[in-house]
Amino acid sequence: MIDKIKKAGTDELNEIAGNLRKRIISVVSATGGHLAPSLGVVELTVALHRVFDSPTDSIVWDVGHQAYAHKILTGRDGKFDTLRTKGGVSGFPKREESEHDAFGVGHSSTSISAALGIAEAKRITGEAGKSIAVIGDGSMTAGLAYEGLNNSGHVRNKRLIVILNDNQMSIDENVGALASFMNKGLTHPVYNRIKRDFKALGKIFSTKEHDLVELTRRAALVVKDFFLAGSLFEAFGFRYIGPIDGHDIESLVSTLENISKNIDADEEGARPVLLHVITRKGKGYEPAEQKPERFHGLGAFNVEDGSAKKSSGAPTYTKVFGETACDIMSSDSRVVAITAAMPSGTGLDMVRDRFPGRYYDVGIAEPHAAVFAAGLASRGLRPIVGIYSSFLQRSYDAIIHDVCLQNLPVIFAVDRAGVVGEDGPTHHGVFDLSYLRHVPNLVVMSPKDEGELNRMLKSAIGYNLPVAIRYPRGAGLGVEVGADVTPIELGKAETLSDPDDATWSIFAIGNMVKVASDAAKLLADKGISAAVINARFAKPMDKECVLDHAGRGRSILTIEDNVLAGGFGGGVLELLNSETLRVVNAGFANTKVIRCGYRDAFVEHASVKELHSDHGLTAEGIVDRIEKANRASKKDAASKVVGLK
Ligand SMILES: Cc1ncc(C[n+]2csc(CCOP(=O)(O)OP(=O)(O)O)c2C)c(N)n1
Repeated sequence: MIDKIKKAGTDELNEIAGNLRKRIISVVSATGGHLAPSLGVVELTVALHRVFDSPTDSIVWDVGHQAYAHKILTGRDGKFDTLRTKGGVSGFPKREESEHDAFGVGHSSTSISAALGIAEAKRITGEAGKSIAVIGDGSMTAGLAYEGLNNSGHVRNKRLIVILNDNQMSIDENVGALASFMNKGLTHPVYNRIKRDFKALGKIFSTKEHDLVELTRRAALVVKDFFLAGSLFEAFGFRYIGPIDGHDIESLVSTLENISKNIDADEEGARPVLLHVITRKGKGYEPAEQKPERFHGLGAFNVEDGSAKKSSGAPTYTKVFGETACDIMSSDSRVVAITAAMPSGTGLDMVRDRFPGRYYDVGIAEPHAAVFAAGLASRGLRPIVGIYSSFLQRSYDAIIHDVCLQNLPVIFAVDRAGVVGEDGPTHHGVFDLSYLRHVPNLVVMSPKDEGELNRMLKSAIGYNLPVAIRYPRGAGLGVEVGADVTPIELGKAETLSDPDDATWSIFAIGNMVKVASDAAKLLADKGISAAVINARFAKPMDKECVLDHAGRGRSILTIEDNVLAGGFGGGVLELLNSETLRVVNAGFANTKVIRCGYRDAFVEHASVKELHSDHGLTAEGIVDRIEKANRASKKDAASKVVGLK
């Protein structure tokens, strides 16, 4: 396909772009995925591959949710129908998948830093090739992007090209002072009036040889952007070019060729280049152009009208969180809500619509969201930060240094905790129990269903402490929400069943409580009696409850949708270990503990159901582990008896 692109004329390039668009729409309608971002950069992708030679030239996509055309063009067309399915093509650039995926990604705003690193590595090692970062205007709201720009302007590697893909959208509408600064240029009334007047004059005086309309258009753009967006990037030490129409293949190709030639010319005092490209999110598919936020990332849909293929069942945890936050805010004026560019993803769009004065979308700025919340809390407010587990990783230092060290009552509502499915390892929220459980002062809890989420959020306000509540992606269990609103006692687990003859106690947290209850039923059918405990808290752990079950000679199985290292089960082990050392002969030393969770490896993409099943996080998985352990104990006991004889 690339060979064809290298030789094609403009018409043929446009035809290739059209075909790519059709292929993307057709596959994503079946597999789900990031449609609108990928449709927006089809022409840009074709132009990049026309002008540059991947993999010698490294194309670094920011976020990577727009790289479908790139994947199809670089040898993955044959497998593209497997997009985001188990063992199939990843939804994001991945170095193991192709040498054309210069840098792995899924989280935003890394491209400039990574591309600069690649450009510098090429300089030092003498490796050929340029380094091209493609970053959206939404991703330019993150501090990390400016760290990259700042350093790039200092390093001045001329082989670095940053392409700003400006569609004025993040997932939802882009926000922030920078977004309005750049937007101002495109919509400024005086600028637009001048442009209109000149265009009218141009029409009168144009001849066949001299297209004054076109000339004026170009001149006006140059003038405007030199003084607006351009000045910002020039200040960072870049040569600013643009903006150009990101759907006009011809001008994309000629501009990129010029940039490339200039780099090769090895001119004195060269600088990295920033090319500003204007695109339309969802371009070429009417429903996506009309509703780019819905088509940003979505499940399977009908191509004819864009309607969803699957109708949703029980309300999602996200929806229950949004409604509960509104509920709390209607009676407590201290409560404010913060999202880092994910109003609809987190359910905080409901707060935005009902309480605009107490709602903040801070852009893709998770560390800022946490520190900003800490500042609000330091003056008596009660911020709720709605955030995805994998993006909260960016706030780790702020959680420790700004929130917990000062013991400020910020509530983190940690959505998409546990595996998220098709988006894969960059998006799985499988580390939060581990990276939160060890932070002093922080309460870490997880509800067994959406009703308990409602109750936990309300209880958290009363704790007056930093709190993280983690809950999974997708639908709840369909339980009644708000049926029980009595505050949950801090650090208190809930015993769901505790038969006298139980030989096992299953301690489950969050979405794994239902799995544990189902397992107990299967075990009972096999004559194995097990207690089920909804742990609720990873921290503070219900010490009394754990020690009570261990003290009664039960074996313990812990289960969590999190990595084993440092997770909830690790906390149970730590507790038993310290009590064994503290209370000599307490008997805990002999307590058998099995932990279910993710091993020390990144979890690949597949459906949530497949991943839970592959990792034994199912009722059958628990039964299997317990049966194996029982068989091993029997064998052990038998060998001891043989040994005695
Ligand atoms: C650190 C981080 N926070 C949040 C997200 C979720 N996210 C994915 S794409 C996106 C918007 C990106 O906007 P932009 O860069 O303009 O690209 P577009 O989708 O408009 O093409 C967001 C917020 C993310 N991927 N990484």
